[in-house]
Amino acid sequence: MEINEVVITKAIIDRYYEKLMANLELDVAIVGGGPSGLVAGYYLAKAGKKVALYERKLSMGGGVWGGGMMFNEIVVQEAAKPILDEFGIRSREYEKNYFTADSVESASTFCSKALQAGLTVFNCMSVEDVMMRTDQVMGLVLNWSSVEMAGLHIDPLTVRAKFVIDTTGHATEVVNVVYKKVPGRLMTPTGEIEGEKSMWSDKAETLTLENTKEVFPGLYVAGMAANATFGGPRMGPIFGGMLLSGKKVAEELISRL
Ligand code: 48F
Repeated sequence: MEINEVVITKAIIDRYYEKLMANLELDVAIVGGGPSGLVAGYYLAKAGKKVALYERKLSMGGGVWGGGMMFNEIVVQEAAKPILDEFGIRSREYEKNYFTADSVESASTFCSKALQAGLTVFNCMSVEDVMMRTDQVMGLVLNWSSVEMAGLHIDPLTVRAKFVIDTTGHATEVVNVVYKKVPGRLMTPTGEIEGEKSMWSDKAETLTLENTKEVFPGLYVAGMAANATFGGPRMGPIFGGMLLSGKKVAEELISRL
């Protein structure tokens, strides 16, 4: 049978439209497709929650792909190894408490397992603002990343969510937006963004988990964004804290939903 270009076009438009329309009202909206966001999305979807993830770039995986300084291996400590195992990512013990995994296998598997668990991903979209009611984040304001990159003057669209998770990494972009619009009201010690501190891997990994929490009503932080918001150090290419943080925020939201 002859292949018809217009049918191809219609199939893509119809299917994407279905996906968009089905995700205008969510239990959880996740911003950023790095390891913490993907792991959070996996556990939320697995628990049957309606969850979508928005990623500015073409591909999910954030800082995982490049390992450490483009040496494409990542390190995960023992506490987070069960998460690698659950995803089916192969790892090898290097020394007691240090496991390594191929960073390309890790990024691609986080991505594929999260989608297969039921997470919906919208790539090439940037979150530029939140929907807000008095003292409550209620959803996200979205635009195409290409619009953002070209600096075009085009209004965004909005989705509603019971909870938003900022997993945008070092830039902690959603928290930054909220902070600019309602300064001094974050649930941090000072009410401000405390700011990320210099490298201290051991402390950072513990603090990533402690700092994974609600930062403004309706808005949670996880992954590196948690430390950037609450003032923890960076940890470099050890990823256990990211994975455990994604799992922690998912469990907390599952219990609240
Ligand atoms: O930075 P990223 O991988 O976040 P993470 O899950 O993991 C951090 C580690 O990769 C590493 C580290 C641990 O050793 O420190 O850096 O905390 O992924 C963040 C993702 O969010 C996307 C960005 O493109 C990246 O893929 N992102 C950032 N801002 C936006 C966004 C935005 N406004 N809208 C959509 N996506």
